Amino acid sequence: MESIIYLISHVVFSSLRVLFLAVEEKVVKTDCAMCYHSCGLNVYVRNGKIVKVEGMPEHPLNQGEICPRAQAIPSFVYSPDRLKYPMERKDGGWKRITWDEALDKIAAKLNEIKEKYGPEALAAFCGSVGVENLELSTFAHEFLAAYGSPNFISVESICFRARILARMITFGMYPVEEPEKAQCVVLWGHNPDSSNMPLARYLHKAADNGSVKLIVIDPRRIPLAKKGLHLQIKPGTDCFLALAALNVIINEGFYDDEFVDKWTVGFDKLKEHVKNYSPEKVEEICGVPSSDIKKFARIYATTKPACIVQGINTLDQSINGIQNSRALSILQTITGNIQVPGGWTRVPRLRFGIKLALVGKPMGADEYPLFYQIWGRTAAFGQAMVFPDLAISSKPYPIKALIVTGGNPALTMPESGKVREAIKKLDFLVVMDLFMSETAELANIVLPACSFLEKTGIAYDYGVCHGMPYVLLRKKAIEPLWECWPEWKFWTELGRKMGYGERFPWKTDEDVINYQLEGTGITLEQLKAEPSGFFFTPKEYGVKGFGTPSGKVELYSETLEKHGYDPLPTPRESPYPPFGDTEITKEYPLILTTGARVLEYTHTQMRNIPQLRARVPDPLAEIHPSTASKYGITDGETVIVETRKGRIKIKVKHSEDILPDVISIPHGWEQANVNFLTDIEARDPISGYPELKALRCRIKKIS
Ligand SMILES: Nc1nc2c(c(=O)[nH]1)N[C@H]1C(S)=C(S)[C@@H](COP(=O)(O)OP(=O)(O)OC[C@H]3O[C@@H](n4cnc5c(=O)[nH]c(N)nc54)[C@H](O)[C@@H]3O)O[C@H]1N2
Ligand SMILES: Nc1nc2c(c(=O)[nH]1)N[C@H]1C(S)=C(S)[C@@H](COP(=O)(O)OP(=O)(O)OC[C@H]3O[C@@H](n4cnc5c(=O)[nH]c(N)nc54)[C@H](O)[C@@H]3O)O[C@H]1N2
Ligand code: SF4
Ligand SMILES: [Mo]
Repeated sequence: MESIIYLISHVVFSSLRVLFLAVEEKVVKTDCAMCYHSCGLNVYVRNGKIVKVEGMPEHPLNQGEICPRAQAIPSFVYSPDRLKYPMERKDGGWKRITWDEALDKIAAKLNEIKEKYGPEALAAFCGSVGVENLELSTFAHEFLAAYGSPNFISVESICFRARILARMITFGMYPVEEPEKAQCVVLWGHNPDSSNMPLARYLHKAADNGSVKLIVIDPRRIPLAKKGLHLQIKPGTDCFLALAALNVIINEGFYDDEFVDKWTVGFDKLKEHVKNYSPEKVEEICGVPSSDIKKFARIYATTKPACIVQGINTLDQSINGIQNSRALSILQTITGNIQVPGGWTRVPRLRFGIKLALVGKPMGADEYPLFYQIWGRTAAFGQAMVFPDLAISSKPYPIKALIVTGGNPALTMPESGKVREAIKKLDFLVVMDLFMSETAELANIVLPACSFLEKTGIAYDYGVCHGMPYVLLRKKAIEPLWECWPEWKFWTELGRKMGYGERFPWKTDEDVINYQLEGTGITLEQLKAEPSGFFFTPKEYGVKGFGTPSGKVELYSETLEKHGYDPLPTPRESPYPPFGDTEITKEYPLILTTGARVLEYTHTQMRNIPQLRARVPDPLAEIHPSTASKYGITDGETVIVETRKGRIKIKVKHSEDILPDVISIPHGWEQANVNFLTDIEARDPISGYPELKALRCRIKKIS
């Protein structure tokens, strides 16, 4: 009996041991690429499969916390909707092809187009994922340079680069906000609870324990507005408000005269200019009581240090984009909040070895010369807003092929009607994506991309968005799924097929990283040795000078003047005026603001992830109950929203938190695509950025 028991237990024990040994578990320390914040992650992998994702406690940004999108990573990576192999459009449907066939077909078509129309007839577009993954934009540039086309266009024609440009014009450098060390934080068109989880986390704590004074400038009473002074501004009137605040600060002598004397040019002209913008006059335009404008200006100017956190895009995606950003830069400057802890500071950055496609002028360079180039430094970015006209008219030259990686422009670029018409006019569209996006659906060839956990790379730049000189290796957690490839491999193999082999020597992820790290002083070995990442240099405060032509902060900008733009922030009249009594305001009585972020989704992504969709099942247009009652519209009712450009059907959500007569519609939903309502021609004359935050619309009941 005993021996039988022994035998059984031996067998059970040994099989358990075999089972146990077969289970291979590891924790991969990496970052989250579900949006550009790049929060630190611990990814749990069992037997080559991601089983769980947690925040990395030691990461300086998110300190262990993650948002619902990161929690959904396993469902995202293993989604049944993933593109699994290359496909070609055939007879109205999709036909599976091999990578080799796909590359042969693309190479043949690109050769044909080059021969017939010249190399500039090919453009490459990188979307949000495309610019936030160094690899994607690096290789698009590499390929275009080899092919001979200057036409690199990206989401930066609509996102982030305009604020960089405005600060470059003003400071000759790009200083970054440092709200964590500020005593006063002004959230200007930015709702961290939806779009910036790490900052929301910090600000709620700081506001609750009284260590920061909060001021919120937003047409919606966002969660943090309830913890500070809220200026419920009418969309599109920010430049006026900033000028009124400057008026108060200068009139009441709250500016830092020592800093102004030593480090700025144009103060006298500014002083004269802001006389036209008294709080009383601006109250009529912005809808913010003059007493609140004064209160804001006084708190902001007298609490040190103070930090305006400028909405990532709210102020840029405006007819007055560059001037808005300039006005905020000037506020930070004259209050002495530049190059001090808790203000705006230049952050040392790693210059990764990207070779830009410098093979002539890209599209839009003549219309938006500063966007393309400032003080001889070539950005090598085309302005994507000119793409639809160029593709439709073929003037001054035709665009016949487009390769899209990490973006979904059919849904995210303004005026989707026109963008889709332009895409349909192309002879050839290739889209590399994880999913069959709305843009991929229009393609001739779709290519399956690896997710960020299936390859090794470098985490997105913590300097430019968070002011942290920090670097982290984005590590491969699992092998590429199905037939998915990293982008570098696609561009490299295509380059080889087209006879550019010498320019495409890379064979592995690590070769690519070594190439990108060239000249940074950082090595792959160092990155591997510090799996949680590290600060590569300390931050430096104090002023040594500014890189502008005058060597000072240019309150009055001669660069702008020389190019025929307003040298001082001056709001221009919009084709969609947010105030006043004109034909269009009568015809379209409501102000439409678009693209307020939703925590569960990044742009057009993740609607197909069940646990996220369950949290936010539908696109919702937010309006005040008093506005809704004017039209007899109940909470949850589906209505028609109409602009001069188009109409969509969308469900209404009543909210006491939004300014009356304003309607806020998120972007990224195909079933209620707000970009059918936007206008790609309504642009900031300096950056070319479209107006997305203050349009005119009307709503109708569905009868
Ligand atoms: N969850 C999530 N996070 C994201 C993204 C995402 O898609 N999803 N996208 C990322 C990207 S690429 C970007 S660019 C950023 C965008 O980040 P931001 O541009 O900062 O967008 P939000 O944080 O949504 O804040 C916009 C706020 O501006 C207000 N607003 C609207 N019109 C006006 C106006 O005319 N004036 C003022 N003062 N306020 C106005 C809105 O009510 C809203 O509360 O978010 C990033 N983070
Ligand atoms: N009306 C209005 N429109 C807006 C805005 C607004 O506020 N209002 N905001 C604008 C802003 S700020 C931005 S940044 C843009 C964003 O615009 P886009 O960048 O065009 O939008 P995304 O949905 O982020 O597109 C990313 C695509 O990349 C795919 N993808 C994900 N990971 C990978 C990968 O590793 N490799 C590849 N090849 N593909 C991958 C996704 O599936 C998705 O299809 O939208 C803009 N559009
Ligand atoms: S905010 Fe969320 S989605 Fe964005 S990087 Fe952090 S955890 Fe990922
Ligand atoms: Mo963006």
